Amino acid sequence: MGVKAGIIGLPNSGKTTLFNLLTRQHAPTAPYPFTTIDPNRGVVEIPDERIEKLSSIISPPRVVPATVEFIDVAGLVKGASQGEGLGNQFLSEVRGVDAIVHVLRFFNDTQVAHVMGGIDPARDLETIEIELLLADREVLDRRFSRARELTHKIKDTSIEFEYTVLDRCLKALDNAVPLRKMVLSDEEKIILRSSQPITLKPVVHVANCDEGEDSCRLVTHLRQTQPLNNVTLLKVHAKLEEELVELTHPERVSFLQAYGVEESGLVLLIKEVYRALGLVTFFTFNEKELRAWEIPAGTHASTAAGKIHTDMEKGFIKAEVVNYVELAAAGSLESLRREGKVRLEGREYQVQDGDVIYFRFSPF
Ligand SMILES: Nc1nc2c(ncn2[C@@H]2O[C@H](COP(=O)(O)OP(=O)(O)OP(=O)(O)O)[C@@H](O)[C@H]2O)c(=O)[nH]1
Ligand SMILES: [Mg+2]
Repeated sequence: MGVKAGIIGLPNSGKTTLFNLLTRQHAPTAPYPFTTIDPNRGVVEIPDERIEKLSSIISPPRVVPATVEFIDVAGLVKGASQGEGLGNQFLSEVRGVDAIVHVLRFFNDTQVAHVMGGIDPARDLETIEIELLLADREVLDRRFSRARELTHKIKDTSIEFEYTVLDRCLKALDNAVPLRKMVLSDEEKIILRSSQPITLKPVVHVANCDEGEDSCRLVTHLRQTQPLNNVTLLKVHAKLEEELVELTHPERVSFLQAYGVEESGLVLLIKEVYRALGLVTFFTFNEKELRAWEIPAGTHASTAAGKIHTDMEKGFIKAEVVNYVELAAAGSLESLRREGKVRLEGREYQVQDGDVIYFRFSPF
């Protein structure tokens, strides 16, 4: 199962336009709010030059890149956590994702209504953040009350721990601190897991800009201001890119450059989601396919093997590892073998980004 990213933001910020660009779908978009009601879903391949290079070295019959599933949900408005707009329906969808892509409207277009009156991305950002904080608050507060009651009735260290964790988190939320900014131990995160708090998820902010100078100025301004707190703000030109969908990649790049846009924001966005999730990629190949797999940084070799098949984890013997950089430089796996540069690693080995791995395991 690949990772999931939820696209959120105010109505008419361009979420579905962006979703269509990412997934090459044609979900309806319109200049009035709440065009999207049921979520749109689509799987996107993660662009990775390395898999292309490996493919030219290995020549596999099939290449399977790593993927991210994007989910475009209904617009969120002020009061959503209390059921305004499509409120709770929207929020339950967001709880299930691994990362959040928050689309902010920077483009000015009088034909496209703005639910908050006018272009002000800092205000929009804060509005949505507050709804997410309130939504988490509500969920955690219910658990907190239950835990508090129980601590009065029975003496149990695990309930006391839960009570303390929830208390700390609620205090942070009350101070408008999203949970992702807290320092939480693995044990504390486990306590929170079942509630799937939205503000704990990594977030990538997207500035949906037009080609005008105002958009650029606002991006620079917001990047420097407090609400963003050094979180990435990626610039995209959804409407402009939409007009270029039919073009080939080089044509698109030169067209964007004519508008003073350096690089397509879409590729950067997909990569940024991957990075925000703290994922690394390893590659496997056999006579059938070359495949990229995404795993959290720091994953052990045996757990990585389990991603391919549970039997591989259970019967794990060794991992034969070369890094992509060495393989690309050598030009063939055989020459690395001859030079004794294929490493044999045990189950505790932490898989590195770009490792090309062959797992040895004993089948049951
Ligand atoms: N001028 C301009 N219009 C845009 C841009 N991005 C999106 N739009 C238009 O804005 C309108 C709303 O876009 P959508 O993609 O439907 O917005 P949304 O955020 O999905 O809206 P809801 O589904 O209603 O929440 C459409 O008419 C788009 O064509 C942009 O960068 N510039
Ligand atoms: Mg939409």
